[in-house]
Amino acid sequence: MSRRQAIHASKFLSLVLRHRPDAAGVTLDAEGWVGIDELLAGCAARGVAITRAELLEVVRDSDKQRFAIDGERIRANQGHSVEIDLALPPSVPPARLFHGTVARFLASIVREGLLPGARRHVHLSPDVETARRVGMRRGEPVVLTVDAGAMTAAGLIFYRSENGVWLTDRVPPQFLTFPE
Ligand code: HQG
Repeated sequence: MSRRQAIHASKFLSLVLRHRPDAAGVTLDAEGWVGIDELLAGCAARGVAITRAELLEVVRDSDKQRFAIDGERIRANQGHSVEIDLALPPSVPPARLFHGTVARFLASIVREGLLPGARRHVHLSPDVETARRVGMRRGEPVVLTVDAGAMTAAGLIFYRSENGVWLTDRVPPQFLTFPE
């Protein structure tokens, strides 16, 4: 598979496994899993022919390790908007986490804190560089620092997705530091 084909397949799989399972005519179980055969058949029926070997290649080579395979099933590690429960155990985060965004969202973030928007959770990065890359998807990145230690002390819960992204329900503004 060419790099272009792999990116196309990865984007379609992200769409199906995070947001629109109906786009491949499949249903995710309560924890976001779907059978690999069922998924591939659904993709093929909708004109996105992906072989099992190609799927495994996409999963293996995903720069962010976006997908998890468990036996005969697959799911997205994070990023969902569909109502599933990843059933991750609560986990104690490092003292600081980071969130990459862009300037046009800042006024609202100062007011409301970080909200999950269309997704199930707010997504936080373990390091500045990763957060910068996340922000860069939308423009000149702005990296906010999250006082995850204080949030934990306040009883707020974090989960660590299988690919190292930290998830939480929301980040109230008092736990955010904005760059000068
Ligand atoms: C912003 C990607 C206004 C937030 C990434 C972000 C990540 C607010 C946008 C994962 C706000 C939501 C998630 C508020 C938050 N007012 N804007 N109160 N609170 N925002 O895409 O974190 O490549 O849903 O700053 O790498 O950008 O797809 O979240 O800009 O891990 O695998 O609202 O998706 O992974 O955008 O990205 P998103 P995100 P993939």
